Amino acid sequence: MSTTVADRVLERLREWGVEQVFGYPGDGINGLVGAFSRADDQPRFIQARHEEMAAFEAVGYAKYGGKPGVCMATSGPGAIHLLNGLYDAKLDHVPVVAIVGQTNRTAMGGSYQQEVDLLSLFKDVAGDYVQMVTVPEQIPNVVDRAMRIAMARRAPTAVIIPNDVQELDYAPPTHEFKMVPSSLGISWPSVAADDDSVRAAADVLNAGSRVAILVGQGARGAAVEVEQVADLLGAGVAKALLGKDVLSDELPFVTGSIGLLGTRPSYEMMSDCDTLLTVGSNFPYTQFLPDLDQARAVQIDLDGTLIGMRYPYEVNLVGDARATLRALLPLLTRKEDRRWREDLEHKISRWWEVMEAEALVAAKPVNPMRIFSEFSKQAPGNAMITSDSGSAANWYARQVRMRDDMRGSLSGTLATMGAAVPYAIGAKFAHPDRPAIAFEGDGAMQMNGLAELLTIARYHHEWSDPRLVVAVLHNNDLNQVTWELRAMGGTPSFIESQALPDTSYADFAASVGLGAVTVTDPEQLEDAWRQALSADRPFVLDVHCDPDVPPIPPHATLEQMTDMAQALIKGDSSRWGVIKEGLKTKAQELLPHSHDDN
Ligand SMILES: Cc1ncc(C[n+]2csc(CCOP(=O)(O)OP(=O)(O)O)c2C)c(N)n1
Ligand SMILES: [Mg+2]
Repeated sequence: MSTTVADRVLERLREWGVEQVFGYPGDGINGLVGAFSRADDQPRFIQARHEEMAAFEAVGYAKYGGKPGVCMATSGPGAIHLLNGLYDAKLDHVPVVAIVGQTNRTAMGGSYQQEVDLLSLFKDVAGDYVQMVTVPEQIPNVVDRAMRIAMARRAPTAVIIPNDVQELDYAPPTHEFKMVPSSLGISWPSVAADDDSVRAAADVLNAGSRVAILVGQGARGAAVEVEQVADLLGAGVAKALLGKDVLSDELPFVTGSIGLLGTRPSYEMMSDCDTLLTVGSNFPYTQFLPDLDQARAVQIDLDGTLIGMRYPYEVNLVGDARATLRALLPLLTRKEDRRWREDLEHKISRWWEVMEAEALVAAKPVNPMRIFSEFSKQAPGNAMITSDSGSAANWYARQVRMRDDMRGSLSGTLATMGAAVPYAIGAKFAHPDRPAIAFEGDGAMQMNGLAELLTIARYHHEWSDPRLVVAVLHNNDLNQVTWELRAMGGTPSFIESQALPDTSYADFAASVGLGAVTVTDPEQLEDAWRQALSADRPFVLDVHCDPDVPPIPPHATLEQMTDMAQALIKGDSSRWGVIKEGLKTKAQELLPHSHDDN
């Protein structure tokens, strides 16, 4: 039997080491689907419930697996459905390759059924590389470039293959004019910044006396070096949300997350420092960095197109985090005055005590923070954790303590709803031997998480470690936005836009063969987590939690908290007792810290 273009595309993906393609079929990719069946499903076609989920699964696979994710969809509606997941990849700098069908070449330009101008559709999201294949000889080059550019630019790329082209006999490029042969693979350099600039950076860092370090996902793989630099400089380290798993929260000088979802020690460190070192982070919220004239600053980033913004950095070092920090280390002088560092460590240990106290504040029925604090105590050291973009992201950022080999990520920059469950699925395909945990709001479950439980039910038998826990924050509300409305001008909850229809997430999970428990009392949580984390199958924790526990940002004053509370009780004054207790606990953080009070 002859080899078709589609056969060759799949063969090339195999040669690139692609093991799974997350997708959904349709007649625009019938040629490719036929090739999967001829190739004994190698790579595996993993069927999602929706193309957006397939794209998120590819993003999750890439984020947790460190290799490019591949997703596939049909022409027209299938391709359109991929978009949100591909934008998630673009904004968080994740390599994902999308392969989509198109109508036959004979129909193009004829306003044909399902004919959408896909080059234009993908031009923004896959602007680094989007290409249509119209003759067999373009393969393998177009596939190779899509893979390589996705990795090199850490971006989504797209390959469009009309259905009739998929079915043509394959002919390789020849040694002729206007043919483009191609090759496989890529090996990466270790990019260290140039010596003079490293010395200039060391001068800035040596001159400071209160150094703050901010790390992002670009510092992954440089944890040892960051720790050594922080030790020499007597610095604290804050972590942008996408870099939450770069350093363990058990290190006494790690202030935790930063920003609206951040911690108070991170906020205070940035407010009080005189020097800033940013490593591998594109953290967007300048208001959480030092004042513009407050600190001398150095940035290290691999990407010269992203460096130097957000803060008036004095030295912008383009280089790999690890290599550059290694070059920097011998030039740094150990700060003998450790008071800044000791003060930070004191604030950090106190912060964790406050977090624990906040999680234990009584609520109706369960305080959502406690879902996370209980998890954090039992979390397996190799857990792959993700959170959706509702209120869960606050508690994930503040309550989950990263340690050992834990990995964590979420839709950091697009902050889309609905990514957590498919991220966890993608993570499981990347590491079937590790447990995955997704924290997800009930709104996001209704948006798509429920449907995607079916995908989990279908594939979990293949995972050597069957654990995938979905913890649902069941509050019958689009709570994060409800709180944004309250914080912004004190708008009480608008039921029409905010309230959700009630349903049982546990019942649904059980009905598709997954483990499930409904939690309505905080005292159940410890056992519920134990059960979920030792189950022989994926598990849904359906936790009825209180929508009136405010996700207060770290810089909120007592007055602002009171304003939020006032907006809340406009709706239901019977909640005042709970709110007051929560605020009192929160207020402990605002009291002046001193070395003598521990
Ligand atoms: C696709 C998408 N639509 C809307 C939003 C705006 N948004 C952010 S959080 C949120 C509420 C999420 O509600 P839920 O999933 O129930 O979580 P909760 O905040 O209640 O815990 C909304 C509507 C978004 N981020 N993404
Ligand atoms: Mg909700």
